[in-house]
Amino acid sequence: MPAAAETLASTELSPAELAAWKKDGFHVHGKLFDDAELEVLRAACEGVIDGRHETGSPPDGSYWRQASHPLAVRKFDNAWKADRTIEACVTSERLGRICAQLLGAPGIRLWHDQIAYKPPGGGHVVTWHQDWAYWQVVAECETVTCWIALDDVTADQGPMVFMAGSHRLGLFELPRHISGNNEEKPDLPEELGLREVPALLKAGEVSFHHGKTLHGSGMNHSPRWRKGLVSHAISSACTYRLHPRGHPNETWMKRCAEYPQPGESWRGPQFPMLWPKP
Ligand SMILES: O=C(O)CCC(=O)C(=O)O
Repeated sequence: MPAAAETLASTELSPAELAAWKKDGFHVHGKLFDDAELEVLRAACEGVIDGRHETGSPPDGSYWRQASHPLAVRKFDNAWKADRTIEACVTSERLGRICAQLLGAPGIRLWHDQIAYKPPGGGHVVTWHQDWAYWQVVAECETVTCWIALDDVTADQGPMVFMAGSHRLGLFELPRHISGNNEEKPDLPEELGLREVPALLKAGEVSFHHGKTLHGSGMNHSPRWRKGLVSHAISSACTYRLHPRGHPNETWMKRCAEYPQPGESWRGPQFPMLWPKP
């Protein structure tokens, strides 16, 4: 995907940005995808939501169907397998280079992507959670989620909200329902004074959060769709461990010719490199 470099933010992070990441567990970056790229990305995501698969393959995980609740978030995992434009975006070197600096990692792989389209007029909440709690088969919490705004995201649209500093508190229980009541929030001591920070993004901007950062999103009260595309990324040094929670990637990767055994680093075509490019 060629970039119009003059309109895009640098992928070099400053010492102040890295210090804020360490303290807060999230980072909001300037525009990394230009308007022409965003237009084709929106069309690609809408195609997948409507069941059109440019490559002939469906996404690995479809959590939304025509019969689902009309206000449910349209969620699809590994949509990159269905569409090459989505693939180029979620495996973009721009994202990978930023993740590598945030984690101090030798390289960055895709764990999985996710389309996250929240309908207007009351689109559902996403309950407070930590991403790594769902990914216990990744032995090390060397993970970053990149949330790409395909349109402007405003306060009335149910933007993602981060609990600044929560990544330093350890791992909490999983919420009972990932989409439900956003007040289902772990008990956090008042004296910690943790701030809730909404990620209000312009189209093409990207928020990055750590695998243990508590986050969620409220209802979309606006008349506009809230359009997000997510690249969940891991350090190339992360290893596979067996865990009772398991993860669908364990099934999906076994459709490929190459995949890791427990104890090995994640590898194979299920987990493409973002940075450095092979
Ligand atoms: O899109 C949302 O509202 C939530 C997304 C999320 O939880 C994530 O990307 O980790």
